[in-house]
Amino acid sequence: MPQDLSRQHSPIGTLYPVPDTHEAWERYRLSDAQVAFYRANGYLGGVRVLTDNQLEVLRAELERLMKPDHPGRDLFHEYHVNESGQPGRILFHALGAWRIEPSFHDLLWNPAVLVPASQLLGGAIRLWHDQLFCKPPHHGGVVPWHQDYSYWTRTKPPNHLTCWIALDDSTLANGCVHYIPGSHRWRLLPTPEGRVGAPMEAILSVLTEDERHRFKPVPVEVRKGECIFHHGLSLHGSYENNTDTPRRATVVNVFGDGTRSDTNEPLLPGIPVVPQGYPLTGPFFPLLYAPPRASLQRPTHPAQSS
Ligand SMILES: O=C(O)CCC(=O)C(=O)O
Repeated sequence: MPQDLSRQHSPIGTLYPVPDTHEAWERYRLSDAQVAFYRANGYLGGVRVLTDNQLEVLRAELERLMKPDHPGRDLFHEYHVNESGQPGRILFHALGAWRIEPSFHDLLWNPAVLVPASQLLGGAIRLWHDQLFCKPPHHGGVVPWHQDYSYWTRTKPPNHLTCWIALDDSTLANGCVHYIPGSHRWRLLPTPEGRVGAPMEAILSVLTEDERHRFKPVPVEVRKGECIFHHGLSLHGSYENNTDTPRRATVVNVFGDGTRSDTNEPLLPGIPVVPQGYPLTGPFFPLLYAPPRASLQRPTHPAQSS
């Protein structure tokens, strides 16, 4: 088995250059209009986070990771060659790529992700986990409507943010992610069935009449290398891919530093227990970024013990 890269809490390589001046960090900040859009709608698309070269390196690593005989496969927290419940459809889904391939590891320290994520969550951020969602050509499956946090209630308080990164142009035709604007202000919804294999519209069965009335999906198309940030309570899902090309994405899920465990079970498959009430720290929840306290201070990658 290859080395478990989760022991390393700073970038291993140089694929994502670390800014060396305060101004260079500041260039990654979202505009006030982008932040306002996120606050109003619960998501924000079209933020470029990968260069063409970074994208190509990630795609090559992804191709290896999707082979079920990858020698690092046991390091994934979850690995589903096909998580789709629809007959004849395929949805590849896996958690933990950062432990296995160096560019997925270093992606967690990509300033283009960290600075906006910290801005939107409001403070220092830690890794929750990463994910891969890939829909093959012609028979790509759906991801049913859900709120991410409804699967993460073992953490408290709900202070999570998702950065969904397109590794292919993501379009209406190939199964881009859809959102319900404003749903981040709704209540925490029950999960009608496991996300895995549920019908696309299963969530409708748990909505109130008023919520059903406000259920107006908006497709968010993004180009390869761009991301969508979304709130942990934003209702989202994605439809089938019937096109001739794949729709691949990687996801970085973060939470605000200070979030605590609300369980005495392992928070992710294969990792030690963080006792209930204790803050999420340690090897699997590294501190990724702490914003400068004053505008004159330079942000740093917290490479120190986490
Ligand atoms: O990739 C997709 O289609 C869905 C992704 C998703 O549900 C998520 O990132 O929470």
